[in-house]
Amino acid sequence: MARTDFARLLDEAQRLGKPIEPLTSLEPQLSVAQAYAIQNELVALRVGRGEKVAGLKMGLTSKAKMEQMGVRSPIFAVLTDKMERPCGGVLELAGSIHPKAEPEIGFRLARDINGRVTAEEALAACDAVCAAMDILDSRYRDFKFTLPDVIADNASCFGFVLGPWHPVPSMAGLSALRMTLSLNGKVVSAGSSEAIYGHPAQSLAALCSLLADSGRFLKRGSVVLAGAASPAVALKAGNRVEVSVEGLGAAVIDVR
Ligand code: OOG
Ligand code: MG
Repeated sequence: MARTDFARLLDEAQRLGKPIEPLTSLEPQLSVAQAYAIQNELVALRVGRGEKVAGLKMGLTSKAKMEQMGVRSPIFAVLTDKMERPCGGVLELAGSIHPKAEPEIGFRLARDINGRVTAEEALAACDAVCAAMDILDSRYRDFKFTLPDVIADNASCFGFVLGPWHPVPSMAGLSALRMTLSLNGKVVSAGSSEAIYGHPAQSLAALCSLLADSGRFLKRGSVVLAGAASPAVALKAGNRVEVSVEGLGAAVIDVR
């Protein structure tokens, strides 16, 4: 199958809310580079329907997530404006397959980063940070996939919520913040920001390297989610979901 066919398959699964078999069950030799090409096509289909690219996210940047998903390599994916839900708003589950949420930190880029940088340089290019919630919904049956599958599926992106923006702390000030995700007031997933690639700004720097590898760069104004510090949790209608990050406030959504 051509990459446009794979992208259409994933796009349709997302729009119909119907799971599909992993692409690697049809094409066992699917490479990481081919998977990113499919991801590109998939995003192009969304952009073709009027969505705008809002930023990027890193995924599988913590040991907890690698173990939860059985995939041991960090990946990136594209966030669009349509995926964003306002903090304090409502997340409709209609049309989703098996949604989950996870606790993250978000960055906002004050300028382009083109090429490889250190974590300090990446952080210096940001003008704000926030508590963030990544909402996942793998298009694959039973949320099961291999590395190329999840890359092609835009790293299971479904939605995201950003808490209020805060001034950028120092490297030390971001290094070991307690991060929690609670459902109806009960903490169900918790970790430390250092679980994210050693430091969330290190994840940002790793994203710049991954982009540079494919001739791309991080654009000014982009939002970047650095990856979850602890496992994703299944969502149900009636849940009030809150991600809280020490010193950075909270991102909240009500699930219907
Ligand atoms: C893939 C996306 C991983 C993260 O923060 O680790 C991710 C998945 O777990 O379905 O967003
Ligand atoms: Mg995530």
